[in-house]
Amino acid sequence: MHAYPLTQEQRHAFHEDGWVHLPAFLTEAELRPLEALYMQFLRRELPVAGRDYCDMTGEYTRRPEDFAILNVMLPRRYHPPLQDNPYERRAAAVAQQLIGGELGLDYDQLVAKPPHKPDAVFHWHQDLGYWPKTPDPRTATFWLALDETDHDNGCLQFVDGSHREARLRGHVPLRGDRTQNHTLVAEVDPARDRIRPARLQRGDVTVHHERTLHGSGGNRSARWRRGYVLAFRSLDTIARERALGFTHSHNDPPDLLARIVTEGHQQ
Ligand SMILES: O=C(O)CCC(=O)C(=O)O
Repeated sequence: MHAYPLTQEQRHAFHEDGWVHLPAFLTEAELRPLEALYMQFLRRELPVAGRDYCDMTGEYTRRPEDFAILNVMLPRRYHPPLQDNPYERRAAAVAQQLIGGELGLDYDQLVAKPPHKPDAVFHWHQDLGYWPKTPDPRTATFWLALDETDHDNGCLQFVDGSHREARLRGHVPLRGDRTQNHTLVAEVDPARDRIRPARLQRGDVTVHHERTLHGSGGNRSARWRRGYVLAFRSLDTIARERALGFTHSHNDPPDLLARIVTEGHQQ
């Protein structure tokens, strides 16, 4: 496996902006076998339990064939041969360069927008708005592009520097409450916030912090927009989450998830 040594500028960008774009993170030869498994998950040939296959637009009532954002949580748990793949290994080494210390892979996730899904909107949020608040903020969340991404197919967008704000922004459930839908929405002001899109080539990644505001628009193109997420956090953070019963599965108890958003509002 080839190493991916970061430049001083890349490390600086991560800490200053709350995210960084790392080009050519995986080779085509490394991407292909991962892509094959990815598509098996999307076609549900590799099954996952309950809501770990869901539509991230937040509508629990949609039938899978109508999903706008196909979301698979914890694929490496459901298909252990994914574990220790080249992406995981390279990302672990880069997370070490960015945030250091005793780190673990907290969760993995597949987030795909099929072609012609203008409502495949991933609402603005800070990841910590979805997670229990833990004392160690170190987080490096990787988003690997399996397709070229741009405005038309709903690329990720970040608010530069938002991870340095003293308070987490308020997060409100998109519909009803957390027992009825998963999606949270944070406030973003385009006049004040510095929004920057992440236009990626296939094989590029972005890496972001747990407090960096981000979201993405719908897919108005005839192309897919497929992302593969890996989040590295401190072993202490992961142990604290698990002690609460929080595993990043969308099958975690709804009352636990509802308590987290309530805490988010109080910050
Ligand atoms: O795929 C997207 O558009 C959003 C993904 C995301 O929110 C994340 O990786 O934290």
